[in-house]
Amino acid sequence: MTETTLILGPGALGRLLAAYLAYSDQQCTVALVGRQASSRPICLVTPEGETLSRLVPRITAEEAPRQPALMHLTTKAYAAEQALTELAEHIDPATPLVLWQNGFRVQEPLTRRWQGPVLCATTTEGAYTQGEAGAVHAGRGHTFIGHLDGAYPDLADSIAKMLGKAGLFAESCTDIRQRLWHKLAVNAAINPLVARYRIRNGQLRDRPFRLIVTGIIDELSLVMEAESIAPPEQGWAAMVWKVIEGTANNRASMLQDVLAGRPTERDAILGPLREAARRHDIVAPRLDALWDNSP
Ligand code: KPL
Repeated sequence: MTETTLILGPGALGRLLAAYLAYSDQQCTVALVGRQASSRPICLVTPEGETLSRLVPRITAEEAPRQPALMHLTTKAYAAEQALTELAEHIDPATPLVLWQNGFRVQEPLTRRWQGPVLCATTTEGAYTQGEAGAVHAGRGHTFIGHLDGAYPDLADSIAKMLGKAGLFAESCTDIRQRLWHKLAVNAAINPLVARYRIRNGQLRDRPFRLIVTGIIDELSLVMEAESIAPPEQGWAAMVWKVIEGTANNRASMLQDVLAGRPTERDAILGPLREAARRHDIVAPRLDALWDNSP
């Protein structure tokens, strides 16, 4: 019997997953769930410049199969709760769910609320949308998948394998909470600044931004320490600068949102950090300034 994997959220990441997963497994069909149904194939440009046309059913929540094998939630953080609530009316609440959101806003509440197993993913795959049904896979990255409390290791492993079979580097892990906070630190140091000044990530290496980023990293390290989030092996600063170097030519997701006139993930990225600072009585003027000046 063929099983269906649903991907909820037809943005860049949703299209990317759909295009890769759709042709990788005969036993599994993939459907992309969004506000509008469409029969147009997804057009994916690979990092090697190849253009692939993938026939993936694009359906609405009402058309979703009642018992999918798995569901990937790939909406922006601010849209996740609402999208899941709408789809939940149509599908089995025991369906395993993978959350792909940036930041650390929805992971905890959705993990506790959803009846079935919930895993979180953090990825460095770079992608952006092109036209109504296209996506450009701008840079290959790495994905980690796991449960916030380390539960369901076999499920995390099988989903990572499924992604690997489809051509994406993925690994299961038991420390996804820490990995999400590390990514949060990277996003907080890069996204609000580049979105405000409309610059590419690499420009943060230059004056006057270099010093601002350094100050933000100092504040982030204090908050992380107070939250008992272990630093990355190479330290916070080296981690952030390595990502800036590696994505120098990118327009960060928050800048893409600003340029497209969409809401940004300011709250999902800066909100949890500022709340943690307040919880631990840490004065964080740089994080506050990012918040005040973020689009
Ligand atoms: O994750 C990213 C994003 O754009 O959201 C970074 C790492 C900043 C790369 O652009």
